[in-house]
Amino acid sequence: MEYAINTETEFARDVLEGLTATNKHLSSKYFYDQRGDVLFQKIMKLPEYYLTQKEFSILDQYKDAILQPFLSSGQPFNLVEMGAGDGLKTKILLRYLQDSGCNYTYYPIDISGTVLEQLKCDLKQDFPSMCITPITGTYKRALEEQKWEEGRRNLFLFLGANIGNFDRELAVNMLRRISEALNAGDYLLIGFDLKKDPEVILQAYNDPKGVTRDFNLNILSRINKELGGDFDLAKFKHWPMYDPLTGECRSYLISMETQKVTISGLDKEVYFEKAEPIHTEVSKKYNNYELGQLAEESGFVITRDFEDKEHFFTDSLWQKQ
Ligand code: AVI
Repeated sequence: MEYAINTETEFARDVLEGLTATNKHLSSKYFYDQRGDVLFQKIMKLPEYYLTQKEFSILDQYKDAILQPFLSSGQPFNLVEMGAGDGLKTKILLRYLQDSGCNYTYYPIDISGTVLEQLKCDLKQDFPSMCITPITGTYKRALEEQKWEEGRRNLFLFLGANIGNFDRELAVNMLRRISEALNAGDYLLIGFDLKKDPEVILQAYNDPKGVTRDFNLNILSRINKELGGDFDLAKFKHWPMYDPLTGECRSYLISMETQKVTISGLDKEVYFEKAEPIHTEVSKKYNNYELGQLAEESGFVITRDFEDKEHFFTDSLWQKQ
């Protein structure tokens, strides 16, 4: 197949920059095309990927306490969700809000338009009277554009440990942007995966069925499909590693031999040494002390931490100062 040279898209620019850097890297935000979305849905159902089940149980157990500031006031509010995905966990909160007769508009933000379309259809079936305004795009753009209604109280959701996919510096930047988009007294409910037995963490990113491997490798398939690359996926190994000090679980794709890859859409040949890595993802874990620091640095106070019994995961309720 012929590919027009396309350096116009953000994806093309980032791939070019990442694969020509001294330490090769690709951003995990590009995992999520149609196939990536399906693979991530599968990951969330894996027994090793404890994050989803833990957060599910937290939201179910503490929904009343979490939503209390909004249940009692009777005022309309905005419920803005960063990285809504399939909304499965959020539905627990949505159902509770609906049953309590709350007046709110739900603004799910996601980089994947496909996922948002699906979510909207789904929610319209389950909650026909719900006001829902999906926002397709990056968090950064959504926070700049602020399409939600002004003059209302806001509850932002940033669930699923999505903040863990930013290193600490970027996480503080992102949280400050959220804080700037909020008014004093508004809330942010944010999910963090907590530091724990390294083996448990590593298994979550290295499941025996290889779903996470395929998810990681999907970024190369995407370059092949969208930019005319000729990556041979069999020549790359999925390699997650966890550093208990930084709390970073970092995923790599390791070139198993010396090779040349051509990306015709970028008019580029990329050379790999044997055992050379491409860094693709960081999934950062925190402890409670680090959470307190993060909240303070970004203009929030922690109202309460809602944790599962094993203290694997927390949904932390923060209030804008
Ligand atoms: C979306 N994000 C929080 C997931 C994580 O745990 O970092 C993505 C993921 N990567 C591998 N497995 C799941």
